[in-house]
Amino acid sequence: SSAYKKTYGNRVSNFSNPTAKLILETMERKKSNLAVSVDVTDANDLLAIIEAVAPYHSHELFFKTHIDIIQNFDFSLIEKLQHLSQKYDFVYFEDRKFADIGNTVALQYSSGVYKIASWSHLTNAHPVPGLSIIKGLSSVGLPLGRGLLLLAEMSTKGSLAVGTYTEEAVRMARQNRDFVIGFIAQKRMDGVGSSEEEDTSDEDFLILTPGIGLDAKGDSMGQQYRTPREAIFGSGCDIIIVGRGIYGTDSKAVDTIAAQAERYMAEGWAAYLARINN
Ligand code: 5BU
Repeated sequence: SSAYKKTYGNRVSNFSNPTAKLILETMERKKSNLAVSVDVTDANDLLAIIEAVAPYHSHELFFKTHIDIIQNFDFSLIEKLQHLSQKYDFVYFEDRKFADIGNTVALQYSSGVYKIASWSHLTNAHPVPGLSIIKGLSSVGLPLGRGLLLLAEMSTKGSLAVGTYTEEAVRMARQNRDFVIGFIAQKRMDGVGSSEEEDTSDEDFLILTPGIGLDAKGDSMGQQYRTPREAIFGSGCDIIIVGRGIYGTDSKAVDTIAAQAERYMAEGWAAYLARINN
């Protein structure tokens, strides 16, 4: 597709959604396509990892959270997170993976302990309930300028999100371009599942891809890793999501985390430059 060869900056006008525009503009400005996934259970560790990575190089585009795994959560954490995102100019992606009926997901997104819509620029949902899930989430997120990704594919061994399921996810997104800005997927989705009469040649979706690792092939629970180059250059994904590859499993040394982030950032950006200049 044409979006595959375009610069991130030149794709801003392909989107009406303000979060999509913000993401692409931030990528162009920071020269980064790296999302850091921080899956730690202590609020202080979460803040420490962001502080370890963000100030040194300022290249990180996203921090991806699972806010419901934090044991010592209270809303002051959100205020601290918001302060950091303003200070270091990055975007939050709460990896909530909503999966219920429209009415329920609207409540889960706006309310409860976490009030995700109030702070997270981007979130995601399983397409399994059908269009009603987009209706529910967009009723909350669209007025706030938020964006949504659908889970078109997953990185795990034996994932059921394949074939016609993936194609249906893309069709759902195509009908809701104002709010659905792309996918969690393993490859580009432009034109996927479109009929012959439809012209999808200029279609553009953001592809965020998890399952990225330079030193491991997977973990003991079904995760599968590939390199930034395979994802960005080989498969046309736009943003790499890296968790344990950056913050490790035990060492929380600030300079180790910062150095690993720099390494993934450099690999991801080099793969993007190779792609647009190829
Ligand atoms: P890792 O430490 O780089 O393996 O973490 C990957 C993160 O991405 C983790 O937060 C997962 O919940 C998330 N993830 C994933 O790994 N694979 C998927 O298909 C989806 C999300 Br969707």
